[in-house]
Amino acid sequence: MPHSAPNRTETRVDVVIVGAGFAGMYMLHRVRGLGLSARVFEAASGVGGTWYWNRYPGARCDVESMQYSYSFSPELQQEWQWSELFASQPEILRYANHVADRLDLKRDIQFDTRVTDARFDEATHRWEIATDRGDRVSAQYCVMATGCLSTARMPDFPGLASFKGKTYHTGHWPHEGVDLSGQRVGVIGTGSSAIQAIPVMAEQARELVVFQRTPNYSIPSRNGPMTAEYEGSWKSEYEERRAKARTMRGGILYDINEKSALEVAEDERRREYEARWAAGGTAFMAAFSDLAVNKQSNDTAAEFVRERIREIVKDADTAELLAAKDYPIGTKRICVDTHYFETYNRENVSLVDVRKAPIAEITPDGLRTTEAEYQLDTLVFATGFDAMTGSVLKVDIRGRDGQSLRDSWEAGPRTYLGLMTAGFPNLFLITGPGSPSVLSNMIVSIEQHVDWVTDCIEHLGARGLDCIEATVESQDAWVAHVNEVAYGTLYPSANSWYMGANIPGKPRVFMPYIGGVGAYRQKCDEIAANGYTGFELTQPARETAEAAD
Ligand code: N01
Repeated sequence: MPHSAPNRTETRVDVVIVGAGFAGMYMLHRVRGLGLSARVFEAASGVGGTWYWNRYPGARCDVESMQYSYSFSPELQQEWQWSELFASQPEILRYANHVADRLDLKRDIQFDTRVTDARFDEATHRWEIATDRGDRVSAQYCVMATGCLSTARMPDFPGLASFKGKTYHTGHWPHEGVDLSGQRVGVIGTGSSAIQAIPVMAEQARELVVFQRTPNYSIPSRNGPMTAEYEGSWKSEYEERRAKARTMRGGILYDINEKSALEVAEDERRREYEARWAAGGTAFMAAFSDLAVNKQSNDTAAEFVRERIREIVKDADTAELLAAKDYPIGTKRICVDTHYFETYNRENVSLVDVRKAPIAEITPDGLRTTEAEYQLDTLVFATGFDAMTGSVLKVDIRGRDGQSLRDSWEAGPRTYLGLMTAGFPNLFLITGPGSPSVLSNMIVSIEQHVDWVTDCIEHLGARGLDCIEATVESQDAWVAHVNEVAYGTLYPSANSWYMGANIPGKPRVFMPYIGGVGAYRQKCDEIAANGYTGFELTQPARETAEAAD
């Protein structure tokens, strides 16, 4: 049910924010703190963004709970209690609602409303924003808080419309849940979402058939109930630990081994991997300092994981199919699971290799590969997202001279710092392409961007300026730097969504900035402290015209 009434009146505000996930919510809070007016538009009926939509069975965060939460308010972080080491989606959504209520955010959020157009008016230096509910809003600043993984991707399989059973995408799971009892269920995809959903669905379904194109490396989460001691250890040092996390490469506090995997003896290397496998979680990838840059080092970690899979999965052929071999570990996003590989030991679960025999069509009664036919009652698409650019480009954004952002980014996204793009003044991107975003703890990166944008808006206001825009030169230099750093690692060697490789026709560009959260923050702070180098700051349009007379 809609939480707010549609408002189809003409409105003028200082800031329009698109999206009410963790980015949009914090942006609204900070903008209010400047004494400015804001309106948030949100397509969903509630706050939470990705955690609103991704309600598939088993959905949980694979950054640990004590670190996956806002750090800006000491009261908030002290009062909230997580029940598990890795929070489940319903609990994260409760947290988002708790924050929204606590900060009284919802009165400025218009739910069930999608922004369709945003046009920069050069005469007034304002953004004219239109929604699918007929709103027309004029704002000085437009902030795209649209999320990096929020445009679900449904492959265009022939015959899909003919399927007689139910179909679901993990990123659009029904709110009332889905009862899979007694069903023959097919799952397409084996990324993070599928790896979390499969073990839970297998417990309910009569039969579960997993259609895998590319196997993934996954590390056990070792999730469990939150203990009072563990929670207390964080809460007693929250400020210090958060401050430290902000300087880390991934914005997550964990133990990074500074040694190369190749400089230690075989038994020491094995002990390190075993300890991290036993501890669980993405910290596995910090076992050695060079896993992301040295193929030989990476091979040692990848082989360790393949050995674990062969140990866990009883059927040797299935184990071999599940063991990723054709890309380095970590170069597609590492997955974290609860009994994923063990699930293939169940009688009711089978694995189909759709790399060898691709899906030919969806039939009325199931799915046909080029080799066999499968009878299914329900099809689950765990087929991912048009990542990083999908949701920004869904809006028809027009900058100077009516230039379209879709055209500007035709050959791949181009930004300065992942925050702004040349030709689009006063349009900010939160965790945009060209920033660490998806390679980091998203909440840490969101807070950093929102703080930077807030300081920037305050800076402009205090100097009687009303416009900021990235220069083409600074943008070109930043894009070159983002590429140079990426190509110094093994990441571009994988066909990942980081590279846009999961979307047919999408340009192959490594989209996030891999230079690390700490170094990136320092760079952004220096640029701001030096008067926003690489940006052009201008005074109100009328004054500019008068000065030229
Ligand atoms: O999506 P994905 P996801 N035929 O793109 C397959 C975050 N996340 O929703 O690899 C057959 O990773 C595709 O195969 P391939 C996290 O950042 C976080 O799982 O392209 N298969 C792949 O196996 C994550 O990385 C969390 O060959 C097809 C799968 O579908 C990101 O979201 C939890 C196909 C898509 O995997 C996306 O994860 C969940 C086709 N035509 C997600 N098209 C937490 O933090 C696609 N596939 C908890």
